[in-house]
Amino acid sequence: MQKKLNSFLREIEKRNSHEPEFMQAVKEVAEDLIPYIIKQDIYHGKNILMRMCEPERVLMFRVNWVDDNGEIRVNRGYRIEMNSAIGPYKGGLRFHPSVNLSILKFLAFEQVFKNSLTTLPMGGGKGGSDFDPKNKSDSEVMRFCQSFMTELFRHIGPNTDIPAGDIGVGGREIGYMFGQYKRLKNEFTGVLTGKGVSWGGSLIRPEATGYGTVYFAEDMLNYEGNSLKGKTVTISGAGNVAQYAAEKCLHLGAKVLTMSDSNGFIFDKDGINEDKLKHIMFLKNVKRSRIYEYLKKYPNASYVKDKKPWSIKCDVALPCATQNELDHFDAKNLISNGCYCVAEGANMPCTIKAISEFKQNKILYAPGKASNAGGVAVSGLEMAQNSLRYSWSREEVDEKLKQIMINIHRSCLEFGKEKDYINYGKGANISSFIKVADAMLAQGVV
Ligand code: NDP
Ligand code: 2IT
Repeated sequence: MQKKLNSFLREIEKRNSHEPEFMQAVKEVAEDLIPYIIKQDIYHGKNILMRMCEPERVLMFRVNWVDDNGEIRVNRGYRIEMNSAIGPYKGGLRFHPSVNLSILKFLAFEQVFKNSLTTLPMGGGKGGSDFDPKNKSDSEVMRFCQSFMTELFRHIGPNTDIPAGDIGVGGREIGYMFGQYKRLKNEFTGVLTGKGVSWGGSLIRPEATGYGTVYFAEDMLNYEGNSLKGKTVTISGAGNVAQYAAEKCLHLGAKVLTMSDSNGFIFDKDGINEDKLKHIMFLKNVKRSRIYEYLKKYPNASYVKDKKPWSIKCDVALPCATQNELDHFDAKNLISNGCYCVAEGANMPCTIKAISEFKQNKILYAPGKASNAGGVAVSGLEMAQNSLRYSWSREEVDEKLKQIMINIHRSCLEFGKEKDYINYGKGANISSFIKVADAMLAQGVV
């Protein structure tokens, strides 16, 4: 078994050298799947996981645009079309200076499994650019988005590949890209999700990832006869996912102690209540400023520069910023401070060593592909509404989201139950794999 796993990982490493994030995501999945596949006659000997590790198509393109000073800027655009066995490619676009092939391939790979877990018919993809929207004017962001879409539009479509938001891509960027797509194709279609509600978007889509993450944490706690009510929660990030994770924690009676951005974190021992959260939303979404400005209005809170919030004592931790933001020292710290539940709002925020700390200490741990799947699930519901030319109410979408998270929890239990521990990671990997692998086998070697 170990030999098979090692030789598989060596082969992947050979083909994808210099792609550490992609290797990390594959390793995490392969450690659960290779032992499973070996025991299943229908999958064994079909090279199925190797096929899943190779993107169906990788697009890379130049994005030129002109800044407000008249300077010509050059960025790189990408779209990874990873797997279309169970539906059209679906997944977000990330605009961040750190974006490279390794990061987008890890995200696209994770997306395939995540989308399968939602039970909706969506394949996996991811894309983006090394463009940094920070400190750019609205017109600069618009010109960049238009230029990006001028190349991307020929590769995507409502039945082919449907991008959405991720880090650095929110409602503003989706709007500019949608406008350019519509103009180039002369078609009003559901080619992107995360659209504004007056032009084809779904209610609850902005909230969905954060809400879904908290619904999943609540499902894990409920299963143990516990709940979020009265619990203390640390959250990292202050963007789309973190904001709505915080909001849902408050709805469920928990106390939110921290939020962060790439410069540091705020710790409010009195709790970030609804008014304080509204202020954070104003600072981040309207002023587009830094989290430390929170202290100007709430001086009783503290700000810790260049650090992550994992040193703060809590019951539940929700990493909602970015990959590898929680390492095994952080994991040890959380555990020794009494934390017993970690649900990933971000994609791959915990390192492999951090995850094994959680497992060894039997901490409830939900991998992002399960706990943050609510975002893409509601994107799937947005696609369904666009096809129906209809829109569902807030309550209807929220109810469907809750049910989808319950179903994902159930799938994790089905394949993740161990003697005295629920291995949510293993459960998520195996149940999502089965659906994609069966579809690939049925469709032949293509
Ligand atoms: P946003 O751009 O809205 O917010 C990102 C937040 O994370 C910001 O507070 C940002 O701080 C912080 N952050 C980003 N990069 C870093 C970094 N390198 N170090 C420290 N902090 C960082 O993005 P989202 O909230 O949409 O995404 C957050 C995570 O959730 C990502 O991992 C994303 O892939 C994942 N996700 C998002 C979904 C969605 O629907 N949006 C769905 C599922 C997962 P700063 O402003 O300083 O950069
Ligand atoms: O990582 C993710 O699931 C997302 N960024 C959301 C993707 C989507 O298509 O809504």
